[in-house]
Amino acid sequence: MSNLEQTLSIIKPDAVERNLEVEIKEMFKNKGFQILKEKKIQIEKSEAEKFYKVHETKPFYNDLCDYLSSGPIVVMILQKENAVKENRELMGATNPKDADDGTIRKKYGISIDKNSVHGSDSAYNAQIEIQFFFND
Ligand code: IDP
Ligand code: MG
Repeated sequence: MSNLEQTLSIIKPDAVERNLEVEIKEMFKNKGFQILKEKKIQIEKSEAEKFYKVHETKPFYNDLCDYLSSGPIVVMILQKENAVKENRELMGATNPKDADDGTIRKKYGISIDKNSVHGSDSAYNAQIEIQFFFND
């Protein structure tokens, strides 16, 4: 059965800073993702804290929120069949060291914290995250 989904993708500050925006978008397009909406923004730390609230008890939460708000990011709504899972596969493991060949994090990730991209982890969270950034 068809399962056309949307998911939220973020090109994180480390990748925007290295001018990898075009290359990363090409990787999405080559895998058949449609970029429905996109914008380049910089968010406040308070917004990063809201976005990453699920991680608020983790030891890396404060650094993570500092980092996401440290420079410009590109937020995108991606659409494809099974977009959530397909995007997680294309991104690769959270730690670039563990990421498979051909994934974005393997190719461009620097470290577990500077891992170049974010992607929603479920269809439910995708809707929440899309609303968070594209609430018009
Ligand atoms: P994900 O981005 O692959 O979904 P999550 O577990 O949701 O990974 O963690 C969110 C983000 O928090 C990661 O992308 C990474 O930037 C950061 N992070 C996760 N685990 C660690 C850690 O152990 N140390 C530092 N940063 C981490
Ligand atoms: Mg996650």
